[in-house]
Amino acid sequence: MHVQVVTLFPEMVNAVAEYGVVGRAVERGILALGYQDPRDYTSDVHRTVDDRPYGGGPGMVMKYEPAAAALRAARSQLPERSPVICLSPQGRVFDQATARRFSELPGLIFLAGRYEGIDERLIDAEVDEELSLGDFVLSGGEIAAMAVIDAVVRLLPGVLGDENSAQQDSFTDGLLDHPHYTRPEEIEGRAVPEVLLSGNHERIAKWRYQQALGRSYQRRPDLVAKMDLTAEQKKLLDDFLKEHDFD
Ligand code: 9D3
Repeated sequence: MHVQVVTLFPEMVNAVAEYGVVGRAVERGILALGYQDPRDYTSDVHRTVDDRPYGGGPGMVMKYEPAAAALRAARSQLPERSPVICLSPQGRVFDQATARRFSELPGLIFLAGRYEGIDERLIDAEVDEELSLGDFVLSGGEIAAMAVIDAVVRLLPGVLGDENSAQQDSFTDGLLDHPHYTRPEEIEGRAVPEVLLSGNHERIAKWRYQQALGRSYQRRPDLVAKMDLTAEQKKLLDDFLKEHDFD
């Protein structure tokens, strides 16, 4: 997969390519990551990439022309039909289904905004999709672009081991994870749940599923509301809630 990021802070975004899963994907040649800086496409002495908003108000707006030129350069390096994704607070909220859809594409262009936003005409003319990470305020689109790149790249074939990809499938069933424990068996009076030491794999799997369901219900009721629970799942959840003093 080829990814280009249009950003005023290329070094910031490049950090995602230096570590962990994305770093490995680059090393293995599964991912090619490139950057285009609008500042490199200015022609005035000050290398101006922002200007005051028409209509007044606080802050600055990212100018059309340098960003458009950077986008054009990004396009020229990528296969046809590589969509332009703009990270902005006005976007639809990014999710795992979108990560999966992106992972099937040959190329992606991310446009990371700074200042109060980007001249809307650039979005009208060039952007295929606007995405947000959710309802909180970032200082720009770069960290959001890095999050999306991370979520997409780990889905590419050959990036994760087989072990992890199976685990990923089970995340996809839409619940939060069950809790995890490792040695030692007791830490300052806190014991590992007995069932995990039992060696009874059926009991363990059932307990873990119950934990996933119960924690999801308590912390993310929106996830459980979307599900159509079977009688057995309802019973598991009910027992969990009784054990955890939850109404
Ligand atoms: C405080 C500034 N806000 C005034 C109403 C508007 C605003 C402009 C630019 C808020 C944030 C930003 C920069 N944010 C992003 O570029 C961004 C973002 C985010 O802030 N939250 C969640 N997802 C994303 S994706 C890109």
